[in-house]
Amino acid sequence: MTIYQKYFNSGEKHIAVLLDPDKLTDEKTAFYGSLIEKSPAGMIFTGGSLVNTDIEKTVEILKNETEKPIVIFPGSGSQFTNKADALLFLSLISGRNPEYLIGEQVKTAYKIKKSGIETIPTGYILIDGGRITSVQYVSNTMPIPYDKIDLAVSTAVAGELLGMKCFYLEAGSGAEFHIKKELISAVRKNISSPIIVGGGIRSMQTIQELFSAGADIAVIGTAFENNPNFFKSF
Ligand code: 1GP
Repeated sequence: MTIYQKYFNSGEKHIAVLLDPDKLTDEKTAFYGSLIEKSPAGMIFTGGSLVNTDIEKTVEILKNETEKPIVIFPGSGSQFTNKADALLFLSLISGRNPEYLIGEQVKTAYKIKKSGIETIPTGYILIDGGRITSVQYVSNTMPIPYDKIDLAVSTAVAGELLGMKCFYLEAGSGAEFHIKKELISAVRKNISSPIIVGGGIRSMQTIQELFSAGADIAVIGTAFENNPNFFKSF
């Protein structure tokens, strides 16, 4: 069974913890890996808008601590290692910057295909989360206004018609507010592919609400970094 079948498209809801290699020492990576192993999180995403650290090493350290799947969530084509279990093959379809729509993908497509890693074709949709985030700045794209639900739905539908198998509704790391439930349910009604939601999620209660609205995977980055005991009370 593929990661996509088991964790994305099985109908089960999953939490993914996002670990940004640039914010971690080797010791912290190992510690976080062991905490996540015991937590209710189903998988680990790793990557970031900028990654100056060796992502392969991060994955190797995590693999020593946890059996949970590690999925690369790349900010650029250079963030790739076949030591991971799968790769979100992203296209930033809310933006109009050709480099993030297809340029980065072309640069690394051959290498990725040759590696045999499982790739999950993902429409990456950036939605305004109340402040300018790294992904907006680095990708040089404009997010969809948070109340323009029709634009978000049409973007996801276009992605699905193009053959994408998953959609990531992103408010950006450290967003002031997470994606609204209304927007998630509208996208849910119009596409059948799994939906990942991330950016600005700070509590288990919010995660439950976003799951009820139709999200399949909720991503927690900053809240876990700020409080590695995030899952303890759960
Ligand atoms: C960012 O969606 C992720 O790509 C996680 O965001 O750091 O705000 O949890 P946070």
